[in-house]
Amino acid sequence: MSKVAFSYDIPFIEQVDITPNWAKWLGEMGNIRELQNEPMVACMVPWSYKKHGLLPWMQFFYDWRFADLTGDGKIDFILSCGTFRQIAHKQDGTILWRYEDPSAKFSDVRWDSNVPIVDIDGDGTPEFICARRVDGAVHLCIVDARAGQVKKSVPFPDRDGIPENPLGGHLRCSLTVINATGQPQPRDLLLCWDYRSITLLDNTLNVLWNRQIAEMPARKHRQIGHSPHAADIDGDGCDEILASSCLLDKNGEVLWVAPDLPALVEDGHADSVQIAQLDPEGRPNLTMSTGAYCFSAEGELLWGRDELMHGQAQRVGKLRADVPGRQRVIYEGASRVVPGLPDKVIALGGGELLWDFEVVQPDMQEGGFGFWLGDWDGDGLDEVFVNDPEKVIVLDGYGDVIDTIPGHLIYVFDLVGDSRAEAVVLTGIEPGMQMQIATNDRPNPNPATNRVVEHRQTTPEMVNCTRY
Ligand SMILES: [Ca+2]
Ligand SMILES: [Ca+2]
Ligand SMILES: [Ca+2]
Ligand SMILES: [Ca+2]
Repeated sequence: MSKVAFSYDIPFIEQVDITPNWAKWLGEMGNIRELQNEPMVACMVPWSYKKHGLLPWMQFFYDWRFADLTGDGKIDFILSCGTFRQIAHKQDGTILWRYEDPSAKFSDVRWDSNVPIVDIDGDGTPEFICARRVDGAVHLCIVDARAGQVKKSVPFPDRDGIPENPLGGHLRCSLTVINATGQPQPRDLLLCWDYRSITLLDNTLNVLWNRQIAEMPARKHRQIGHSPHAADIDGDGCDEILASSCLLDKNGEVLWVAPDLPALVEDGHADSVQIAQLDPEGRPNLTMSTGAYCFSAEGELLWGRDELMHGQAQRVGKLRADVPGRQRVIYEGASRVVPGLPDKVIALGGGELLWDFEVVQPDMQEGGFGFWLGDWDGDGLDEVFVNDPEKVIVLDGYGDVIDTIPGHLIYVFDLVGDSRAEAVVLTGIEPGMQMQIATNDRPNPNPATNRVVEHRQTTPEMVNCTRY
């Protein structure tokens, strides 16, 4: 059982100009075909809720980022709707600041995954790193996260290189805080957009390097995925970067490219990747959702599942005490490849299948958006949280359903109360929508986790939280 600890009204976006190929793609899903025939305005297709009704995939209009904004030991959040709207809320629901730009477009930037809140300049207060229009042009901005004002901005990096028809029909980005330059704390920014370009910036927004990953060394699989992941593999104090199937060093030079394995060639790309410490005693592994492939730190293939059709997302955690090291859970989005096929959550211990669980992918919350691990019951082990069309399903380390939570899952973090995780859910994406923080209503018998946490801090997982 769960109870709602906090509830927030979220303003519904009723009107968005979308690019023609995005409108075509959405229209092909069936229920909004008339959008394909809508006359274009300034080369864009105007969608309005009143005229067309609900769109599929509207979750991409909204992002929430959690952090202690005010320094009082409570985790607040910023609602981010691209360059169009940003609203900072204290945990109690008080609005700290609100930024709205009616001239901004959804197509300016779609934060496909990360958009961080972090103390980027080390002055003890957090900044929100985001995109806004400055004098009419899209800029990458460092915004005072307590007050909402821009502290520094630069024209959006590499924007001149944007192709005429980006893959998603708009600029899909992620922004990850990494430590490529060997600072005491991670403060470099890795900007990745539209499956093709990554740029490293320092904490004052100077561009250190840019790489066009789509033109990397010859291989059959060409595209990169949603969000790179960085960690120090060789122990020199500077992060290496796993960008899809390419491992880069701190200077952006290619150290390794994954071989053309069957699932990578079939799927074309690796959506969700992680440099993961699976064996606490060993070196980190290079892992990816595609084919559930797992490589050694030296790049040798250890195991994988060639038969997977579309590994959409991957999470790494400790699911079972009786299985060595940490386990991986893959969201296999087979329905994206063959409509009608069930999706699956697949739990792996090393190369062994622990269990799998069929799920129906809800239209508004695809697996990459609502698939997380966290300790729901307080026993110190992670549960798997995944959406079905009507509710959130909570699975234990054996794949058994131990709870359900009303709503649509968007994040899992430990936000309030004891050291158990909470589920952040949406009641829906429609007028009157609310974001809620749902907490476990059962008693917590575990003394290791049932202590009330008085002073919370923004965690690295919150800073670099990603859908993929
Ligand atoms: Ca700061
Ligand atoms: Ca290193
Ligand atoms: Ca647990
Ligand atoms: Ca908690």
